[in-house]
Amino acid sequence: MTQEPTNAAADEVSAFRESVISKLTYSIGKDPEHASDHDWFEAVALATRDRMIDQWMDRTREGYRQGKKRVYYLSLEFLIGRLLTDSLSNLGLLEVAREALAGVDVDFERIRVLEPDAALGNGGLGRLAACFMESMATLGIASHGYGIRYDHGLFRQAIVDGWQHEQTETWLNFGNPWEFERPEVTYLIGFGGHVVAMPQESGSQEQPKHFWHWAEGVRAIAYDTPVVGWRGASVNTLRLWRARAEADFHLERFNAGDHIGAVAEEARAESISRVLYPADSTEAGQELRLRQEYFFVAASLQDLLRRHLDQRGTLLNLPEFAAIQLNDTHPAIAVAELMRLLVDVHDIPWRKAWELTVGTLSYTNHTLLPEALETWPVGLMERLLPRHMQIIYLINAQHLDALRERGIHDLDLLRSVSLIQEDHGRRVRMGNLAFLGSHCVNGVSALHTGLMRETVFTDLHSLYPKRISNKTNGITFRRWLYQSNPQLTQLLVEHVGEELLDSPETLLRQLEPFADQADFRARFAAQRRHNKQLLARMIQERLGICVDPTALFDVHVKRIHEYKRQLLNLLHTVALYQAIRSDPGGHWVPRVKIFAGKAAASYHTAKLIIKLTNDIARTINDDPTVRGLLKVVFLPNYNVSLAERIIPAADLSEQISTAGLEASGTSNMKFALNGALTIGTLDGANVEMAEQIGREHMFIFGMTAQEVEARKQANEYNAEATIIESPRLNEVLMAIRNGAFSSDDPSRYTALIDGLKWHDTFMVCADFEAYWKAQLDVEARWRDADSWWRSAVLNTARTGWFSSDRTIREYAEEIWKVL
Ligand code: GPQ
Repeated sequence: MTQEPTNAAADEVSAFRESVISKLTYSIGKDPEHASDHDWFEAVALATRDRMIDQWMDRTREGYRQGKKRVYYLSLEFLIGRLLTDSLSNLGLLEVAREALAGVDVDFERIRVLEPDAALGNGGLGRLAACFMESMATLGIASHGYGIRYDHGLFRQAIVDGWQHEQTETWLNFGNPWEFERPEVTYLIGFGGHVVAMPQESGSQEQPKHFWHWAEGVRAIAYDTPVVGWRGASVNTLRLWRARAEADFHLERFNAGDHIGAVAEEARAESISRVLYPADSTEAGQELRLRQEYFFVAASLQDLLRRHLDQRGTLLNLPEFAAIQLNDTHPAIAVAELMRLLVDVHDIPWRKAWELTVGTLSYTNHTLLPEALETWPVGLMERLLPRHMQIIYLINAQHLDALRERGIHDLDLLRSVSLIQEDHGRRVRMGNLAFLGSHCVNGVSALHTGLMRETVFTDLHSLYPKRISNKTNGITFRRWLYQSNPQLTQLLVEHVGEELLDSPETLLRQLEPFADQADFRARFAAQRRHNKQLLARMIQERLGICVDPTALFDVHVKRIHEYKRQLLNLLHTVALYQAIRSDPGGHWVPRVKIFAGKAAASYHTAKLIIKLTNDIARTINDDPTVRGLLKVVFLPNYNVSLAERIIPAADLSEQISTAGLEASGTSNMKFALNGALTIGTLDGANVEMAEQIGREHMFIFGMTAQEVEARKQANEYNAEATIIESPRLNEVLMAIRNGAFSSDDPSRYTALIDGLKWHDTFMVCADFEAYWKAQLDVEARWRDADSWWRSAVLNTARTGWFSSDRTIREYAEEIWKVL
């Protein structure tokens, strides 16, 4: 890597080698002569972890001594990926490790890839949590991430005959060298049962004391993973909970012959941390999901209250020393649980407890999609969390009374801000609960935050106009530039200086003048070519498809979802294919369309879109008339590690969601940082990217969020009429509908295409012509290489603001008050 001299100091190298061999021998029990590559990986990971520990303990001790306020980031997802390069690079030991291993004939790269991805998340929301953990450690903010240690992370995607199949993910099969199991840090979490109210002395203003007699207890056991910041600045803790049965296994039942019954209770309890829900912005309305949410929230709150009490002796100053961030509504039950702990367990009066709760909690919203706004049936809540349901009713009564006291009697308004939704079966609105229980509520891009105020939270916003603020997302440059693109990093450091690595937010701008220098542009293009060659080799190895590294790499990678409009890209792909076929001798820009992404297991349309991608790919790749001018590739099993290889090799980044629906996007930032040009709608953070980078260095097209909304409101959008007006679009749709790509099952896509004609909920047809034109602009720009690479350099130079360090600084100053 670039931040170190190419020849690491010899004594450092030999010391590191010694520690690796010692781990191999005494922790793994293998003789170096007979160690497998996996043994070596584990030994290196353990040796690396050792280097973090002193700093970890020092920093933790120091934090305690200084009485620092701590940040707790509660998230059902942490999409971490591999940790070896990340940790070594942040510790400044990457080159040391490489050389240390080379000295014993072990290839670092070969063992690096043996680490499984920690895929404890679905997509952007989980990856954001991982970037935030790294940035908090880099900025020296004392923090804990809290989540669930799933036995199985996000499913492995296999493509069989073009269809997605979900396979069990097994990241823990060989153990996890990064974590520390803490069997002594364990809490009992209750479910079900009933509540008994003890009457207070007569005349008391206070609520009666409540006892929740739960029916079922589950133990939460802590597993800690150290998270090291850049240059080893500080080390924080990611604490993940594993569920175990309360009681040990029933030996008597087992001995009596009931072998299955003896373990049934264990299985039920442990199912809570068995598997990550493969839901991304869709409702996972399952009882087990609610159990997961409550389980990790309850364990985390007990843990942080214990820590606070140990240090401060009272909970009355909680907001001064603890800030709890709720990552979406998944941990929103924290509002009721914190109230329960303060009132029922710690005997704090209700009003004071509410003040402490609101002062400590804040909430980030990540989507406006109605199907993703969590609500839970009141009946389920009453059964699973009876005391919480009472507390929610009390909060609601207090909330609505306060509004009436303010003279607000508008029934529609009161109904809309209530915690309970009364129509379509009574349900608890977790978004409203999180909003009310937090002192700050934020969106993740300027556009999204504006829409929160105007749509989903409009009434709550009118009542609490200062509560909503914006914190535009960011990405950690350590992973998404330094580690994933060492060649580009090297080039940047050569021109800006080593300091770039410490202050990219400001120093990247110093690259701007180089955009006008032909030799710099040539070197910039050369590093891209190198990355494209590596990706082309991988495509050949994995799919047997030969792609030309000099072609335009047009990349669309993210979860498969109708609003992200992979379908729009596919329509363009087919239109381009038809255009080339009708003029095979034309002056075409050779293109490789690269897709990757997972569909939620129950999301049939998304899975059909994957099949369509593969059907189109097969047809086009096999057609000699397009002579390799167009290739289509679907790379299976998109995950963090694959993203690290694809993004640095992209020329064009597809960010084409229906405007108003992508809350922020974060891959858009990763691509731009690596110098890809964006083709995109004015959605999410694309809007701010256009402001930073300059619209002329992107390909912005299509309806704005306002226009989308206006057309929806006016109910005047007629996809069929739009199709009739565009012969090109019509021809594409007819071809797909009539089985041109599915001769084995000609009607496979009839319903999909008819859906576009009749509803087109995501306005794919409405934006098709604009997208086609924007793609023509892409081709024109690509032909003008000087202009293309000038824009590419400026994309990298002007993306500094999207560092998650900037985002975290904003949270720290404005929400958490820790800086
Ligand atoms: N996001 Cl609600 C997810 O990845 N999963 C979810 O369940 C929800 C949101 C994404 C969102 O779609 C992106 O636009 C954001 O960039 C990302 O969260 C991080 O904020």
